[in-house]
Amino acid sequence: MSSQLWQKHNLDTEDLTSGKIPFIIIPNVISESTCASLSEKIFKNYKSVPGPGIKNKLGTSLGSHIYEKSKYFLNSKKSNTFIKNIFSDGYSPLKSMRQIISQTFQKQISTASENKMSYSDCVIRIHNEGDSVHLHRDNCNFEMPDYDVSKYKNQLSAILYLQSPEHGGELTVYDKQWNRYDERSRQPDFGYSFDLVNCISHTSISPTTGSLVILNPNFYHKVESVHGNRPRVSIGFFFAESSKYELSCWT
Ligand SMILES: O=C(O)CCC(=O)C(=O)O
Repeated sequence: MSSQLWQKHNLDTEDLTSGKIPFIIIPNVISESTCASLSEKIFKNYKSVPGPGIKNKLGTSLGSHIYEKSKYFLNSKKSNTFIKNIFSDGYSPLKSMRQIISQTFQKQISTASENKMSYSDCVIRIHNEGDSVHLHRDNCNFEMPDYDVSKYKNQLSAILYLQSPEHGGELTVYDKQWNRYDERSRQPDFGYSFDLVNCISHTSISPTTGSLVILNPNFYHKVESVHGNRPRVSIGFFFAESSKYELSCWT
């Protein structure tokens, strides 16, 4: 599979949006010591959420509110304020992610809004021992028709790793993009049957502290089980082209 470590002058972002390249990795976006102090702040503030999927997270997402629009915007307002407050006395990882994305794509980036209400800025996920994320893909054009972001083109996903686990927790990206027929292999709780990626080549991305991954999330992907006492901590959001010169982000 063709993928790329970021080099300032040779990335054509269209290769990423078209799916020629499934992801890029931008190393050392934040220093290890800054990541450690950010993770410490996160550990003091996160809450466990009941239900399927990752239990320990901060921030809300469209996926939990497909048919509850007003509740989504209400929760987004709360979680955006909460997360801003966590980082208010120092460095903001969200700001750094946006700056790099803006430079790389040569477009302004800001949080998406609808009827003057802000979407959720980001989700911070804490994967503990044994946590994993099942095979899935993300595509709000197909999945979230009630929301304005479903009209945006070329959705990508940005994930910054703030803490690596002792072992495991790799992001596995398969060399296969979703298509409508795959819906037959959809699983009732979340994601898709592994039959879809049987014999498909894949790449394993280590969740290296300080690295930013920009993924075309239409490629099937999963997060491997985390092992050891040190949790995997990541901060992520989706972004897409809201106009010729602008990117909008959300979770
Ligand atoms: O945490 C990661 O490496 C990827 C998370 C993920 O599966 C996603 O953003 O869809």
